[in-house]
Amino acid sequence: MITIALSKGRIFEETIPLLKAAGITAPDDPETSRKLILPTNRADVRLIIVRAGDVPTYVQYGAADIGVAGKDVLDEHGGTGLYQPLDLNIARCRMMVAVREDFDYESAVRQGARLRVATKYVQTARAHFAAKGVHVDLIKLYGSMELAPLVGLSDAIVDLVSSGNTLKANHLKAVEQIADISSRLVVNQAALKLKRAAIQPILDAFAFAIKK
Ligand code: PRT
Ligand code: MG
Repeated sequence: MITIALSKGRIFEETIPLLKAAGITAPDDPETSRKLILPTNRADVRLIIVRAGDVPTYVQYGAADIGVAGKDVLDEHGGTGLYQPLDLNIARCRMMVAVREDFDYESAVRQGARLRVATKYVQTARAHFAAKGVHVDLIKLYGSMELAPLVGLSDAIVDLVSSGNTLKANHLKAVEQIADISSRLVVNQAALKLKRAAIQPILDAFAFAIKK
């Protein structure tokens, strides 16, 4: 049995065409079905639906053989036990530093002020500001980071931006790009050795179907 871990939403939607290229189709839609284990047209392949941030953990421990996870999530996880053969070029966005429209980020940084930064991406934020030599107090959040500077919880946020509409709607501006983000295929290292005959054709089909 090959188990593939996906999260609902954009990753599931954008992975479906890649699975199709590998001859794998799933009849259930995770948006409407409450099933967490979805059978596919292939008796030896199943999908499991997990939180986006949990995908690397399922694959690391071998509860899933393969997964699809954003680079944002993989950077936070650290990648232990994961083979990352492919950038799937899906669910693209940017990891950014953002502040209120009326906040003078440049002078705050120039003056060596200690910045309060709210984010779900604590490792990423810590590494970014350490490399710049900017002192920060990190505040861990689990969602809706855009709210933090509006109510005085933080000076800045580190968050993903795609269209920029969420920042605009909340009178925030992006002031720095930290990384380009896309989703990666991750494979359990032991599974790749033990189940290579079943896994390699899936990797090859995905590699062939990736949009440049
Ligand atoms: O929802 P849950 O808490 O379970 O986890 P999640 O929010 O991490 O999962 P999900 O499914 O929303 O995102 C899965 C992956 O998609 C992320 O790990 C990213 O790699 C990728 N991705 C691509 C994005 C975005 N684009 C994105 N725009 N993830 C989140 N966003 C959010 C962003 O955090 C911000 O709040 O969308 C908002 C900004 O969007 P714009 O278009 O207004 O700029
Ligand atoms: Mg989400």
